[in-house]
Amino acid sequence: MKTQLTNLLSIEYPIIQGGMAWISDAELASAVSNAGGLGVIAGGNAEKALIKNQIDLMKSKTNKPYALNIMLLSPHAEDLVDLAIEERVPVVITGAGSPGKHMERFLSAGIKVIPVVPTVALAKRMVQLGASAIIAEGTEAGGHVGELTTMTLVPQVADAVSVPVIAAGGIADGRGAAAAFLLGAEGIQVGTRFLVAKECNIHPAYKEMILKAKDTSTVVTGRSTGHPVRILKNKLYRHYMALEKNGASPEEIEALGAGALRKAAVLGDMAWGSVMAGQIAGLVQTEASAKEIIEDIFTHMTTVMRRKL
Ligand code: FMN
Repeated sequence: MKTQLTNLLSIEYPIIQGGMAWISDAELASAVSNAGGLGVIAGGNAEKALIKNQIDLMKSKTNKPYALNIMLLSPHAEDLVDLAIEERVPVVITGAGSPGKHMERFLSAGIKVIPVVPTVALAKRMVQLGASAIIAEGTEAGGHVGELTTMTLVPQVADAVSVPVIAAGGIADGRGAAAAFLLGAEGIQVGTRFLVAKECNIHPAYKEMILKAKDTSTVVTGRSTGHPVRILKNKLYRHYMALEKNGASPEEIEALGAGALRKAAVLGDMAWGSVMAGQIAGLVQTEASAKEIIEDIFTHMTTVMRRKL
């Protein structure tokens, strides 16, 4: 399938596997890239050496394009910027801040930069800075979220910028993908569905919780601290709610989230871990390989697009 995004990134399917801290390692990312999508290694809060190992592993598993996700609020963000340039990573996807001060270095190293944004204003600013494409992420997504829905954000961003727009948040099958393209997107970014990819190394209990999730299973915590995060409801969520109700300080509330994604993804603590997932988790019902997931989405999308109205 050809779109502006497949041309820009030299990939076969217009799909990006969302970067997921502690989760999207070289194994998942290479499976996605080898299947024709864009695999993404998540930088999260990790140190340079650890991510360098993942990039080395990635290079040993695929010669297809891939991306490094850099969370600009990470204490190691500057190191990861250096690493991306040293390793000539083909694409950098940025989140949690503006890549402005690094842009010149990225661009002169030939790296394509694709920021994740929750608003039209940020999308425009990123394009002025030299972004090659924009990921417009709606509040349906798992992890850190903004306010606008994918349905409302994608067409407004598509109208506002001249570069390809990638829709993220709430897409897990061909219907969601078809909707994204009809809204003006040139590609999709999928996170939650890849959590149950066979190549995804999260704790089995995490996968189980995604597979059992319903439409109403997710909730957004941290709105009171200005760092909203979408997770599956569990003890951690109920404790968050109790703290917020009792007027706890933002510091106390923030402290609950520290290390909580690792607790869920690596240690399998489904009670006190932050089990990040999107609203579409209710639709995700079977484990499959990354290749099967990608092929299923686009085969289904083609059928949906042919449907007579
Ligand atoms: N986005 C980032 O830019 N960096 C991250 O480290 C990150 N971590 C995530 C962790 C989890 C468990 C999930 C579910 C999402 C995360 N995201 C992160 C967002 C995804 O990259 C992607 O945009 C999002 O999952 C798309 O929406 P969906 O969950 O509805 O598919």
